[in-house]
Amino acid sequence: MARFEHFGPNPDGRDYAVGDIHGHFTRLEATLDRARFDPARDRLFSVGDLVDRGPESPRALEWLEQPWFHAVQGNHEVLTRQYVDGDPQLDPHDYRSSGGTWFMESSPAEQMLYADRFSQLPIALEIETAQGLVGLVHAHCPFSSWTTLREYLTGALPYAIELEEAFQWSRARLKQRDESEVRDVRAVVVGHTPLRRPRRLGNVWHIDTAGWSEGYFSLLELGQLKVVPA
Ligand SMILES: [Mn+2]
Repeated sequence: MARFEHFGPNPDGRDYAVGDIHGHFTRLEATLDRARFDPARDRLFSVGDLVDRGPESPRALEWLEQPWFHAVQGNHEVLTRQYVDGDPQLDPHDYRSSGGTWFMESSPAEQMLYADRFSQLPIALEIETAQGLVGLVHAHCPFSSWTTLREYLTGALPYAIELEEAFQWSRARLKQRDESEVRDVRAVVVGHTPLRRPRRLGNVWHIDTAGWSEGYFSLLELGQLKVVPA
């Protein structure tokens, strides 16, 4: 399975990114309708965390079958794998309190299906736009250059265990208010940390505005880097 995915440009439609969904596909559909999202021409890229917390986690599989929907792997997708594998690092109480009850109560066959599908999701992806390359990763780009991230995830650099958690768990940029640019990429889009409104630090866009909770779903249009709704 590829840990990195590349998408060519979409000359006929628009490309959007959306933050963490966490089992709220009906709410997301309403946001897409308001934005006049056209599945025949437009594409939607998710920063991951499709499941847990909301009532519609099982729908993640049906969304991943849509040709216009693409996602990277969030830490909640990793939790399904850890649970199925009986990973001692995963505390079942923690998993339950972070929304994993629906998964723990699914049949073993269903659990396998979800974990296998989510394991196929890339850690990061990139999209060509007319204005330049845009990258997506769930939480954090642990490199100062997107080229280095691509090289790492395609196996051109040695595996480093400490980097693996950073992609899906790190909040370092927000905590340090780090405004540095990630080189070789126009913008990097991440989720993982719920915010009241989208926040750009350097060229990194944090777009989880908690549509799965008390907030709303922000769509970032990747050509103009404009947020919908503004
Ligand atoms: Mn997350």
